[in-house]
Amino acid sequence: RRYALRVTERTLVLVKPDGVERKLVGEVISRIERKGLDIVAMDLRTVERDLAAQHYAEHDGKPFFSSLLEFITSGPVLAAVVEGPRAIAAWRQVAGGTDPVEKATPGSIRGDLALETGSNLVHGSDSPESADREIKLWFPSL
Ligand code: RTP
Ligand code: MG
Repeated sequence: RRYALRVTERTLVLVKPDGVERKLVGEVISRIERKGLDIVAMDLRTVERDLAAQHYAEHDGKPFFSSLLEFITSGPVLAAVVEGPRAIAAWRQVAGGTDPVEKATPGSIRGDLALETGSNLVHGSDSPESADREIKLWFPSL
């Protein structure tokens, strides 16, 4: 029916190399679960430069683009597809703002556990369009 709005969303979550290195994978999974979101798929992998560049294509040409690719390919990341009502905004709230000090609030992952914008522990898709694109990129079989 037309009025049956689909509120269930999927989002792509990454635990970036700094989070894996610091052994915060369990902490991040715990926060996904405590928020009430469902984990649909999960994979620990090293990111090829090509995937990194496609993932962050919107930032191509910006001054921090090359260091961003350098960072995200520097070690294994945990990639997950996370699902739930308003999952995209819900996960961005749990993750916290991009700058862990100026934007992320206490209680968020970045606000509690990160210090620098360039190593802010986690990723979350920023819109339904980004989520669709990123999930196809990271989990083509889903
Ligand atoms: P992400 O995509 O990684 O989840 O982070 P985000 O949405 O919060 O931030 P976004 O604007 O998409 O930027 C992607 C990543 O690039 C780095 N960045 N550095 N120096 C800077 O001004 C700057 N701006 C962004 C951050 O590591 C950010 O997470
Ligand atoms: Mg982003």
